[in-house]
Amino acid sequence: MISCFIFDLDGVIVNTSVHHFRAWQQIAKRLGIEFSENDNQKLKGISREDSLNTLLEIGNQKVSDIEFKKLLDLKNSIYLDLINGLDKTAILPSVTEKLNFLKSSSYKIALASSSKNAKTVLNRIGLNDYFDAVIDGNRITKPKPDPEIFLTAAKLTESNAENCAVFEDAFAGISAAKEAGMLAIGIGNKEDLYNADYVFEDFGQISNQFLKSL
Ligand code: B16
Ligand code: MG
Repeated sequence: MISCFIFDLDGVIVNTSVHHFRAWQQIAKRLGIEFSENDNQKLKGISREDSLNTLLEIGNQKVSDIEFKKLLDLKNSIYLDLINGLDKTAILPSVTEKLNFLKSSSYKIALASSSKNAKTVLNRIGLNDYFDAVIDGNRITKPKPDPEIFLTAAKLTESNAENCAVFEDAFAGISAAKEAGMLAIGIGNKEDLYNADYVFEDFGQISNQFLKSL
C-alpha cells in the first residue's frame, strides 16, 4: 500500500525541461556539437556533470578540467537567465489539483530532484508548502539512476521504500525508483519510459481513485 508519493521536479511538476534543453543547445553550439531534441532525452534527470559528459560523448570531444568547470558554470548561468521570470504559470497541467488531493488525503509528499536549482524553482512556482521533504542535487552524492535520492526521500518521510511511489519523466529517474524498490509512475510516453510500472501523459490522466488503489 502506497503511503508516500515522491515527485521529480523538472518535467513532472514544472516545464523547465525545455530551458535545460535550450541551455545545453547553446553549450553544444559553442562546442560545435550537433544536439537534437532526441539526444536531449539522454540528459533528462541526470546531473549537470553527467549531462556535460554525455554531450561531450555525443560530439566525440574531450575538454580540460578547467574548461569542463567553465562550461558547467556557463550552462547554469544560461539556465538561470532562462528561468528568471518563472512563476506558477509554468506548473504542468493538473499538478496542483493532485497535490491538493494527496495532501488532503494525508499522504506523505516528497520532492526528489537532481537539480541544484530545485529550491529556487520551487520557491518561484510557490509550491513549497506541499512537501514533507525536499531533496535536491546538493543533498546527494550519487545522482540518478542511483537510488540514493529516492531512498533519502523515504528516510526523511519515515516511509518504507515499498510504500513509496515515484512520479518521473526520465528513464534514469524510473531506473532509480525501481532500483530503490519503489513503484515507478512515468509522466510522458511509453516508448521512452518503458521501464516504468505505469505511464501517463500528464496528471490530468491520473484519477484520484487510481492513486488510492495503489
Ligand atoms: P541543475 P529533475 C534534473 O532535474 C533535470 O531533469 C536535468 O535535465 C538536469 O540536468 C538536472 O536536474 C540537474 O539540474 O543543472 O539545475 O543542477 O528532473 O531531477 O527534477
Ligand atoms: Mg525530471
